[in-house]
Amino acid sequence: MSTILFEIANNIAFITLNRPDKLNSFNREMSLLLQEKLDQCKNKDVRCVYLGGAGKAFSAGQDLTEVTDPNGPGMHRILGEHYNPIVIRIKKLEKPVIAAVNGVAAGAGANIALCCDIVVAAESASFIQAFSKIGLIPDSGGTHTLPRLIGLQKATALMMLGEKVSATDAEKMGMIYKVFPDDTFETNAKNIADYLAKMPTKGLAYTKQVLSMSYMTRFEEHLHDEDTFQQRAAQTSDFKEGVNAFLEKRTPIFTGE
Ligand code: T3D
Repeated sequence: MSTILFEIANNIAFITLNRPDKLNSFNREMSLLLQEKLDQCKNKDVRCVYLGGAGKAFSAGQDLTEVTDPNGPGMHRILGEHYNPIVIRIKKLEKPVIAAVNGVAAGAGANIALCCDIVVAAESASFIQAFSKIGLIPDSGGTHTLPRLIGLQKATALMMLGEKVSATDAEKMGMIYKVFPDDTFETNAKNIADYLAKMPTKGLAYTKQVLSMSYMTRFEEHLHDEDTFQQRAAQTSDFKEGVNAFLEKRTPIFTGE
């Protein structure tokens, strides 16, 4: 059985971390395969990506047995060849990526989820910055992402204490978008993906890019960036369709072009 399940349906790429007996912890094989599948999401048919975990966990982060394995990749390759290329791919992908956090998300598993564009979680899920407990620092972009989501004070405390945060608390502190009851979680998460996959894909991609640029730019420079991307959005056929549909009082049919 592959460590990553991949399926495209209704313009949504469903990517499932699939090592359920190891709480979907990342080994080299799964990390490289995830990169390969994220690359396949550049395909025009994909207009939204849905990232979830098989079984009871989303992901327990790095497979710690691999770290101690003398035949394993070695600590020095794990960030450079596994996690950094994964989070860069998610950030650069010109479509929305939803993390559907079905269960515990720990270490790199938490930070990969949090670097996605929209993070939803089942009520029984939780988030743990587990790194400090084994003497590591948070990685996979977590030290960049988390303070921006919840503020420096809370991020520092969670990263130093390694405390488990329930999905409900994660939603309250702005770490994630929404929590859904366990029994309707999958349906609700897939409904969001379905909705996004029918929206103006290029407009969403530009939104993602401009938001990401906002971390680096001064306000006036940023207004210029917004202008640049707005001109691009205005040239899409989805923009024309959106305006025409509004004026004609009908539901728009967006093609992603
Ligand atoms: O270069 C580098 O390595 C840097 C990269 C770092 C990236 C990282 O992600 S570092 C952080 C690594 N992750 C952790 O430290 C989390 C370790 N796991 C846990 O703290 C707990 O398992 C959880 C809180 C995630 C879940 O707890 P619980 O009680 O639901 O499950 P459990 O009983 O602890 O685990 C179930 C099984 O999964 C168990 O195996 P067993 O006893 O049934 O054979 C456990 O050992 C295994 N497991 C859980 N997490 C990992 C794991 N096996 C390997 N690696 C894991 N990360």
